[in-house]
Amino acid sequence: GIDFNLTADQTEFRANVRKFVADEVIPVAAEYDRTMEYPWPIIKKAHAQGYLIADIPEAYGGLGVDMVSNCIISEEMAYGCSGIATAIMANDLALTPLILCANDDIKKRFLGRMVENPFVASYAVTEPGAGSDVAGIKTKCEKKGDEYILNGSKMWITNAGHANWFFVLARSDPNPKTPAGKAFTAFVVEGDSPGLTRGRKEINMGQRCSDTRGVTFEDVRVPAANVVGAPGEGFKVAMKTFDKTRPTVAALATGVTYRCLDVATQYSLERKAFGTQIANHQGVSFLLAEMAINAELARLMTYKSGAEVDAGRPGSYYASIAKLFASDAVNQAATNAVQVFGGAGFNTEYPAEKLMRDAKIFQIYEGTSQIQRMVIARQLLARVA
Ligand code: CO8
Ligand code: FAD
Repeated sequence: GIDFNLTADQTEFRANVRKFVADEVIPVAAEYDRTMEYPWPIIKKAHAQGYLIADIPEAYGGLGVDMVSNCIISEEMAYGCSGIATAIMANDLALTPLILCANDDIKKRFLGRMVENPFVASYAVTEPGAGSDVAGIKTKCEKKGDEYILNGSKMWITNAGHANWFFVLARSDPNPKTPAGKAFTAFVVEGDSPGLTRGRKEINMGQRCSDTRGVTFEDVRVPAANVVGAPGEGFKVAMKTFDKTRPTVAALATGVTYRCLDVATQYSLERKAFGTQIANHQGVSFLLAEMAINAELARLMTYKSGAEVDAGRPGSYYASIAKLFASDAVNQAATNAVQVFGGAGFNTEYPAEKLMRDAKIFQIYEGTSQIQRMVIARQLLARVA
């Protein structure tokens, strides 16, 4: 039959991450939001617990956890602060194409150093001129001997100011008629490569301690040994990655949704209006009920999409449904949390406004809500056609 319960291992794992978040993340989240500083001290502690390398197979020194457990890290961290959680999970996004598609040599060299050191990495696909339309990216690579020469620029790259290395997608076939599946090559590029320049930290609406920057490549020389997957197949490497990482983004959004529910519920039991706690007004309690419904559904769909990956069925369908639903849910929950707080919801001394600022990005990064609908519709129609 269907078992909706976590395993004993997953339950214990969640308790450990939850304690870490309560001790290390929640107390400092507001301050990191204010200063916008990169949360290095927390990243280092999270690395020591294995949370930055949880997804790396045990054979390469990681924890080798299942996808549901990876979603648990994501959800719990985001409950504490989705800016800090994004810094951690964007690292997982960079590791994933290597875990899925790189050869043993690259895995040993690049995953190995992530195990040994509290480093972070970046996944660099989006460009100033193309985000949703990945096949429209212009960064190009040319093979010369046993090297590739990389030229172009990337935009909105998470962790870019601190990345030890970058996963980079570049066009390898200049012929515009070549189909996307054959026209791009993926690389691991050393962060200290000559010709690689990191832009300034972008000041974003929310998740403000997460580090987002542009990166430019000017005649950057990358050894052919650093190609991830087969030359020409980079687009597919980038896409397969999303099938595995969108569940963790759904989990981030779910964590923030639960936080919205908890802070709003607590406030509704403290604040009084018309001689009673505001929770006793149906108009308020229904907002809470709505949040609870969406939080439960988002979690269910998120874990299902993770379980699909664990079952060896990594399709885009459930990953996109989970990512879409959880992203919309968190935006509704955050707006309602601000509403429950009234005037205090609009003020930086209270938690709701940060949650609302942090929520918006979920409908944009790792594929906008429109793109998720496109992926879902295509898969649906392909099944029927
Ligand atoms: N798996 C394997 N192959 C695939 C997949 C897949 N999932 N999807 C497509 N392909 C293959 C196709 O089969 C096709 O191959 P072939 O020609 O051999 O049949 C080829 O790739 C081309 O596919 P499409 O024709 O479907 O390609 P389109 O150009 O129509 O584009 C998308 C498809 C889905 C619209 C794609 O462009 C897309 O995903 N866009 C969204 C981009 C995106 O999500 N960017 C996110 C950047 S990363 C980010 O935002 C990080 C946020 C910060 C971190 C958050 C914390 C974790
Ligand atoms: P566009 O693609 O220009 O889209 C603009 C609008 O048009 C959107 O509403 C979009 O949904 C809509 N649209 C576009 N095409 C269609 C269509 N066919 N049908 C319907 N609507 C459509 N990228 C990385 O590679 N690595 C990262 O680490 C990373 N981190 C990020 C962190 C932050 C804080 C931000 C803001 C972005 C990050 N991104 C990253 C980029 C992110 O994935 C893109 O911003 C996103 O995919 C959208 O691309 P775009 O900004 O170019 O918008």
